[in-house]
Amino acid sequence: MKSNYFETHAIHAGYDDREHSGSLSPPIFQTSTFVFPDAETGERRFAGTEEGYVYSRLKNPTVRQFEERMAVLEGGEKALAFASGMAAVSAVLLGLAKTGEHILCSEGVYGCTYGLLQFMEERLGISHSFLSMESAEELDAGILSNTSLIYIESPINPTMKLVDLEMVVTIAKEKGIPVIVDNTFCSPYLQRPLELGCDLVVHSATKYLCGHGDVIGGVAVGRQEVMEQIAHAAQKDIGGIMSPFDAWLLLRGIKTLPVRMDRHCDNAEHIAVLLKRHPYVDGIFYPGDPDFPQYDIACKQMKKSGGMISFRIKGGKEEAQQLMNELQLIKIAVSLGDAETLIQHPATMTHSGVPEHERENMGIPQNLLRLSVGLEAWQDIWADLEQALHRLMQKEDQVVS
Ligand code: 4LM
Repeated sequence: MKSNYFETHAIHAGYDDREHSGSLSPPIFQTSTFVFPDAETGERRFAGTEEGYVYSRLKNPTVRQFEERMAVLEGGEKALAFASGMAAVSAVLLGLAKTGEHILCSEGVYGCTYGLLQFMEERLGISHSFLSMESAEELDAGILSNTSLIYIESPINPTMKLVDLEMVVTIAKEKGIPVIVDNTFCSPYLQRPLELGCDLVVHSATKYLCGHGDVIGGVAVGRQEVMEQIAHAAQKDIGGIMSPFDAWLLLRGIKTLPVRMDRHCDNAEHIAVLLKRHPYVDGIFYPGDPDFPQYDIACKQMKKSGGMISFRIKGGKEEAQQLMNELQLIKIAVSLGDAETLIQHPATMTHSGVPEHERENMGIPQNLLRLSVGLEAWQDIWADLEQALHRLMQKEDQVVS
């Protein structure tokens, strides 16, 4: 299908109803295995000399449709789907890095990615280090002789710090080091790292891609050759693959990704302005804030500013938890990108596995909260935050007097 528009691809890419009895909605191939017409066909498919399905851990038509749609949306040659975002991240890192090599990471990654990097260092001898990647000079100095991969989250969970992807690509290309970007916080609607020269994109598909809080999934997109390597090394033999039903839910969710993202972004813009002004808020972290230190990078590489806002409140852990407990509409939950507005406390939730001193280095103090702005009327989201902040201020006043 020919189109120059993301919105059209989000609905049609990877699926042709004419191949499926005209069914508007794709069928779910809920099968573990595929029947060979004869023994010789089975032999040829195992040998890879004949195209065709064998077993759903290797390939499944519904999952393939999701992969094809994602490859088009990210502008890559091939996508691979996984059972979770962490299955995608681990398949990529385990599929590409070898013992003795080093992975250079952005300063701050999702807590379980941090855990995976620790595991790979302790158990497999694949080391890593974190770098703010704020300048070409700093990046150049941070690359070691055994650095074989650069791994970036941008925006970084939950500090919202950005990494200038074009700057990193320029240095990485000079040294022949592949750049992997976790694009979960943006989705391909807001940011397309492959078009900026990065080599591989990973996602927790659980988040904006799904959009409805009912799937755990992951996906990686890149060049055909690299993705084949990951498929053989990590997807087939480690086996954390996506189920056909989850692929179907994702195909459905992605159809509305552009309209959902537009609303998430619009709502977040309203909430960010109001949060920033509130006397009980001690700073917001949101790429769309003109005072955000990397606002220029956001304008350069993101279509809009996204639906995620982190903010510090006056006080510490106790006040942060009290604020969450005062909320009535907003749900206390990890994850992000759902229709419902969600709030979480990174220091005791998503990043609780990161040692305290590392957390502090990443910029995750006890008074930091992360808001995934949902699709409700922004006025209601704000009213809920405002009443909770007000209650907290009242409590403070009572303590003082
Ligand atoms: C959360 N995040 O932050 P699965 N990459 C990024 C993520 O934020 C996550 C994953 C990968 C959250 C989950 C509880 C940037 C997850 C891992 O959860 O394995 O699909 O994705 O709230």
